[in-house]
Amino acid sequence: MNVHFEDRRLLPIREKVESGVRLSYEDALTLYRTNDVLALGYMANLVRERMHGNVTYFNVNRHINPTDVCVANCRLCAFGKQKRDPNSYTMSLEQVWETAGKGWSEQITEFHIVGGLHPELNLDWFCQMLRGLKERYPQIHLKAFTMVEIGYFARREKMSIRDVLIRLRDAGMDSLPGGGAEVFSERVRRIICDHKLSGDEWLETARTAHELGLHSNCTMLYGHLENEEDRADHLVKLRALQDETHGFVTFIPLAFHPDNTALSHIAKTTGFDDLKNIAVARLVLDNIPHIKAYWVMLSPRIAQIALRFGANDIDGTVVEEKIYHDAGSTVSQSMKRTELLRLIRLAGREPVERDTLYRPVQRTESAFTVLV
Ligand code: V47
Repeated sequence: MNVHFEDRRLLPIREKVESGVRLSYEDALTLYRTNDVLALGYMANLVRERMHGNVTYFNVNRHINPTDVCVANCRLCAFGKQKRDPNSYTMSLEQVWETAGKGWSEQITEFHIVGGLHPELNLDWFCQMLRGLKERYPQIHLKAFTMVEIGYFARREKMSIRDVLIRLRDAGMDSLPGGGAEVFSERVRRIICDHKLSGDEWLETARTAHELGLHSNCTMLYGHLENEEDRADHLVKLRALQDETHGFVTFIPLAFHPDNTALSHIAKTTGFDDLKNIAVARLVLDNIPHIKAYWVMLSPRIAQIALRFGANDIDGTVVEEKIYHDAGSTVSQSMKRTELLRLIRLAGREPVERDTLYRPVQRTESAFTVLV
């Protein structure tokens, strides 16, 4: 294709991309440093279409956040609260099960469950929560707990990560979401999330989950104190782990939302940087199947454009969202299935509803089936 590359530094990378050669750490740096966003988009779209054709995935899911009480007190976060904060909340088990059933416009195929590190809720409580959800909603996939929560349960219960994961898996956890990775750079973590597990511990927890046969997603939080080296390093580390385990399903770049956080002086990310992060991820993470443009975080407008910049997934209906809304997001908390279809179709893409593990879901008037 005759695309003009304004930034000549990208030409050797273009050759690699066109012939399917893996990009290096230095290539990732060059990609992050360029302003030639159309060249980035061309290359990322080429890879995206090679892997997924015209298909764009979405799902019908519901987020559940059982508590916002959190002992970690990360500067990046506006969601976590101290237990004594009158604005904090903790659901009872009955409330979690009841919330799961609220606001269904259509049959949901996934519950996305994450929460704060609550000092008084033990592993047994979370196992009961999972078992209760499975009893009530047996067909729904439980994508639950970030690597950070897993690490906290292990520390709290004085158990190994492996044993915690086994207990949760046996209680009904089907896979894990990608949150809490932030950026692996210890220099940055010391400032934005100093009480959280280290980057190496995050990766080790993911490795253990994958070894147990559990799939997970992965993320990178950008647009705060990280530099291009930190971003490139983060992607290359995820890619190296994926070479070993093949357990990551989807990568989601997460734009930092500063409002109501201890880092509220930091400017919000721009649409330019958001698209760049999607495209670079698609180009560097050659072994992670899916790149998600999470519409809650990007806004539906940028997420739609991202479908032409390397993303092949737009996430789902969500229903109720707290983490980004506590940090100043002004987009809606939920999106109807019909609206997701419209956004995807108007980007010239073919929408495919998926379950958490990307099996197509076929709907009829009254029911749905997962096509295996
Ligand atoms: O773990 C917290 C991040 C994550 C802020 O796996 C913040 O399919 C920006 O991981 N500004 C939660 N980011 C979201 C997440 C996610 C979302 C959608 C789909 C999936 C998936 C995962 O959001 C947290 C943290 O890394 N976060 N505070 C903030 N102020």
